[in-house]
Amino acid sequence: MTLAAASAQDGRFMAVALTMARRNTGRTGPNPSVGCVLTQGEGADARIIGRAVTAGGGRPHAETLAISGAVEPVAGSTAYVTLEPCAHHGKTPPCAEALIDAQVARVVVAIEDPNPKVAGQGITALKKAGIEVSVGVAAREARDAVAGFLSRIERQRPHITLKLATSLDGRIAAHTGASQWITNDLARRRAHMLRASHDAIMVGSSTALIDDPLLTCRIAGLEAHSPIRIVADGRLRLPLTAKMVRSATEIPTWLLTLGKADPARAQAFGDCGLEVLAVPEGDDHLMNMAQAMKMLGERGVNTLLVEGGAHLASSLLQNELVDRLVWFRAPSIIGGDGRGAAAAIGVDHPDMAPKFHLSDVRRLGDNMMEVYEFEI
Ligand code: AOF
Ligand code: ZN
Repeated sequence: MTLAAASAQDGRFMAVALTMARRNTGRTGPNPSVGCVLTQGEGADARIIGRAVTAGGGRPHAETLAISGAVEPVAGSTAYVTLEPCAHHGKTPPCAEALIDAQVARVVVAIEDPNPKVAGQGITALKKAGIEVSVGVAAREARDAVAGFLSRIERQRPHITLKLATSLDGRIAAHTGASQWITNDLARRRAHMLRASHDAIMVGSSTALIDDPLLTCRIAGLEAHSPIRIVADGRLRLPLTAKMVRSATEIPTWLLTLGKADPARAQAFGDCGLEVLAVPEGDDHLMNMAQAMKMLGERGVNTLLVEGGAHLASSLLQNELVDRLVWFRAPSIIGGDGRGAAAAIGVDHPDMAPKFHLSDVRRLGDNMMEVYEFEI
């Protein structure tokens, strides 16, 4: 096989491993969802003999599942992994050791694992055992697939996606507060799917008060993948009768609040099964959102989906805490007396506005879904 053909083949098998990895995004936290593909044969004879993704809940890891489920002998095979195989003894022995024991001949790794417990040691162990290792195949796509895990390890905070559903002119509600529904059914279902692929979902207290949402994933078959629910509620305004409070014993629900919030009220939420997390106060006497995100990172949240409202959106934008925007837009115009997607962020000149670049556009019937990444 020529070098070019070999590297094209590596790219194709790694693409399959990445597809596997994406299957469990949002379901393995705090572990990343990793994909592993095992192949035998070269060139036209190359075939997949095993494939797996990190199991829901984070264990077992992808490599051990791919090895145990392989349909042909694994000795002499090539393993494609979207993240460096681990080298540490956790609840299971390290994956690097499992690959060595299975006598894999070659390991193709998309990216190194930045977890200090691994950080190159998996690759070193494989090489020491005489296994050929190639690193960097489809690295950009692999970084994207585990963006949340990388963010938590490298920046000590989750990867944050802000979801907005607006009219063409960026309004999330009419001046009366009425907002149901601006976007169409397809867009709303897509938004539910977004919930299933995140570890946690957050709303501000006004949204929680006005909409009284459940914040669960209500797509048939995905109900069990509802993320942790978080309400940013500095003054504990959420009523104890809210749907989220009443269902907190079934679905993990956290309240972020200011340290000085009424302890008796915090206790009442605790009694209902919610976890109340005290966030330090910022200069503006509101919760310091950078600190709040750090706390979520410490609790293992890799990916956070923020669903509004306007004040939470603006405070995250002001603090450069929005990594991705998913914007659902309906073909209607609510006008200037409607409520804007973000409250004031104090931009005096367009040059100062937070900037994003477009990474995806989809038509959902007559609605649009636009995805933007933060411009660093
Ligand atoms: C792999 N394959 O499928 C995943 C890996 O707590 P543990 O023992 O399960 O280890 C968690 C760490 O393992 C996690 O922080 C990350 O570094 C790595 N994830 N490694 O070899 C996998 N999910
Ligand atoms: Zn592992």
